[in-house]
Amino acid sequence: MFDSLKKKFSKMATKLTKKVSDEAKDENNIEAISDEEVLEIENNDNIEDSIEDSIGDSIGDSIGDSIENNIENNIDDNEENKDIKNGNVVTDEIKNDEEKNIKDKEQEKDETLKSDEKENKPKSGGILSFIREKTITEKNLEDILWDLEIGLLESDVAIEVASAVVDSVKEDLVGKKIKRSNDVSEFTFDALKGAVYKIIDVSGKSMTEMIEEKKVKGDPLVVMFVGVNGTGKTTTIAKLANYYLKKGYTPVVAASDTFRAGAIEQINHHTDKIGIKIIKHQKGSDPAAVAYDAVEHAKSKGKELVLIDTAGRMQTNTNLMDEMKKIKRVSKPDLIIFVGDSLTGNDAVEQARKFNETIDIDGVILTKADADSKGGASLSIGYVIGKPILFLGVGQSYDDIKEYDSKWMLDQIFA
Ligand SMILES: Nc1nc2c(ncn2[C@@H]2O[C@H](COP(=O)(O)OP(=O)(O)OP(=O)(O)O)[C@@H](O)[C@H]2O)c(=O)[nH]1
Ligand SMILES: [Mg+2]
Repeated sequence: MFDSLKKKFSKMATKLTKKVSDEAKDENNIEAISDEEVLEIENNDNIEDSIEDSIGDSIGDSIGDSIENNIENNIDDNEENKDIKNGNVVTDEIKNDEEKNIKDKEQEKDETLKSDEKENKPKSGGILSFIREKTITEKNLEDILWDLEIGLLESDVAIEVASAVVDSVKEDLVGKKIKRSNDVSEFTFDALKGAVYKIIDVSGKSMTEMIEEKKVKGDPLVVMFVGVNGTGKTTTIAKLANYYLKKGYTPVVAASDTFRAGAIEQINHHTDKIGIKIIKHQKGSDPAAVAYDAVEHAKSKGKELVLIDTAGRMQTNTNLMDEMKKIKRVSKPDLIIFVGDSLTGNDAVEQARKFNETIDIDGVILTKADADSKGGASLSIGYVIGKPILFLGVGQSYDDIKEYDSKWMLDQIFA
């Protein structure tokens, strides 16, 4: 499921990491070096710094003056020492001073090394590290983000979604300071994951919560399913009837596809198998009247859920779109669900947009996710129309339905 998206994001994370790492190396004008080598260089730098600092600090005050004199004397002494050595005359006093000086510096070096080792030890991991910090710039990301956008479009991600992902990644990464190559891969991965989460986390109430809310008032939750031909509306209704029956609710189905030959028999076959009530009229009768009867039936029998099947229709067919509006007017559904075929990618998103404009849908169910290797529709549809995905169809049997969860979806793409 969603293999193409998974590969695109993983490839992108690797490419981005490599590019920024390479540029950091170039900027620092160094070869890639190991963690141990960095540790050594950093330690040596620290020792030099601390010696320089201690001398520098001392110079400003009165004690500093005497140290300064001492250093000068030391230098003079050393020069003298050299001269004397040349003349083979070495005084004990000079020898002792020199030895003490060296010992002091060695001790200082030892202590600094020990404390730095302690500080540096936990920083394990990464094969490569940089000596200086590198700040990620927009220029570093330009080509890669372009590749990302194209890659997403190839996976049938909607244009506005691809742009939103790219913008979010850019915003997240530009200005980030990195010191170690491990940082780059971590920042990159987090930025991509964060961008996708912002897209897919279109929140809304769950259907179960809505059933419960209506139940308190003694009313059924009325749900109408719409979409173009063959997307999986009837199968989804059968799956949901089975799902809620198992949860202890009593659903009733309205056979409101009175248009297509065999549609009533098809849904009737499912309701018989599942063992629930179906309200049906003759083929060619008014679908709105069937839906109305089903709602009345549920109210009178205290059933909690009405599932209205409707005929598939192209979003461009004005007559059938008007008929759909009539079913809505008469049955007053609490929830209108657009059922889209995830395999149709951007088409599914466009259909959802049109159905939403015509009838104001409340949520989406995407079917055939089990066969969808691209994942573009699942990523895009909720964001584009601003309505949540409620379920995903993941196969052809009754149990093949999954309540949508954005964290689960994120794991599918980034696991
Ligand atoms: N693999 C897979 N197939 C599915 C899924 N949902 C539906 N199908 C198949 O899609 C085909 C069409 O399903 P229907 O439920 O008849 O579609 P529909 O939207 O009611 O079709 P119309 O009433 O003609 O508009 C059937 O063969 C289903 O088995 C799914 O989640 N996964
Ligand atoms: Mg159908």
